[in-house]
Amino acid sequence: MIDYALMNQLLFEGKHEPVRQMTEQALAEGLVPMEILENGLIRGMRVVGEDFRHNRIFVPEVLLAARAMKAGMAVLKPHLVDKAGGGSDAKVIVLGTVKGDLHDIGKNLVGMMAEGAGFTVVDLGTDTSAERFIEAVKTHGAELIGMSALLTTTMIYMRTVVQAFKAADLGQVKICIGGAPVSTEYAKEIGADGYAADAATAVELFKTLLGVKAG
Ligand code: B1M
Repeated sequence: MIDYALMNQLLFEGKHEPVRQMTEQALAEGLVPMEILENGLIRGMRVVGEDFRHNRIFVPEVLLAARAMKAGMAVLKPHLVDKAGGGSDAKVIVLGTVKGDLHDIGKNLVGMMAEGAGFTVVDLGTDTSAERFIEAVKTHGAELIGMSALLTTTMIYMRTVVQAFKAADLGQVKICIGGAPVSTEYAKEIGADGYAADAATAVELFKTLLGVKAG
C-alpha cells in the first residue's frame, strides 16, 4: 500500500529516484494516475512552496524537489491519457511559460494532459516572448495558445502577448492563461479568452474554446 506522506516527504527532500520508484509502485498497485499526481506529487510540492515562501528552504532545495517532481511526472505521462491522441486532424495548441519566468512544471502538466486528450502540443518551454508565441502559431497553424506564469512580476507580460496577438491580426487564435498568481478576473482584464486553475480544467477549457466534443 503506497504511503503518500512518505512520497511527499521524499519529494520534499529532492530524492528523485525513490519518488520515481514510488510512482511506479503506485501505478502497479492500480491507483488512478490523477490521484497519484495530486496526492503523491502536487501535495509534496505545495509543502515545498510553503517552506520556500517562509525562507525555511532555498532555491537549491526547490530545484531538487522540482527534479523529483519531474521524475514522478515522467512515469505518469503515458498514463495521463484519456483517449488516443494525435492524428492528422488533431487541433494544434502552443504552450509556453511567459518571458522572464522559468517555472515549467505546471505548464508541462497541462501539455501532457492536452496531448492525452488528443491535441497536438507545441511546447515553447520557458521564458517565451510574444514574438515566439506568434511565430509558433504561424508556423504550426495553431488555433490556441496557453500561457503560464508563476510570478507576480511575469504575469503582467501576458497582457503584452494578448496585445501583440491583436496587433498581429491572426484571426481567431484563442488565448488561455494559467498559473498560481492569475485568475478568471485577470484573464478578463487583459482580454484573454479564458483561465484554468489546473491542468484538467485547462484541457476542458481548450475543448470548449475550440469546439472539441468532451470525451
Ligand atoms: Co519559484 N516561486 N521562484 N521556483 N517556485 C514560486 C512561484 C513562489 C510562489 C514561491 C513562494 O514564494 N512561495 C514564488 C513567487 C512569488 C510571487 O511571484 N509572488 C517564487 C519565486 C519568488 C521564485 C524566484 C524569484 C526565487 C528566487 O530566485 N529568489 C525564482 C524565479 C525564477 C524565474 O522564473 N525567473 C524561482 C525559481 C524557482 C525554481 C527554478 C527553483 C523552481 C522552478 C523549477 C521548474 O519549474 N522547473 C521553483 C519552484 C518549483 C516554485 C514552487 C515551489 C512550485 C511551483 C510548482 O512547480 N508547483 C512555487 C510555489 C508555489 O507555486 N506554491 C514557486 C507545482 C505545479 C504543478 O503547480 O505551477 O501552480 P503550478 O501549475 C498548476 C496550475 O497553476 C495550473 O495547472 C498546473 C497543474 O495543476 N497551470 C496552468 C499552470 N500553468 C498553466 C497554464 C495554463 C493553464 C493552467 O494554460 C492555459
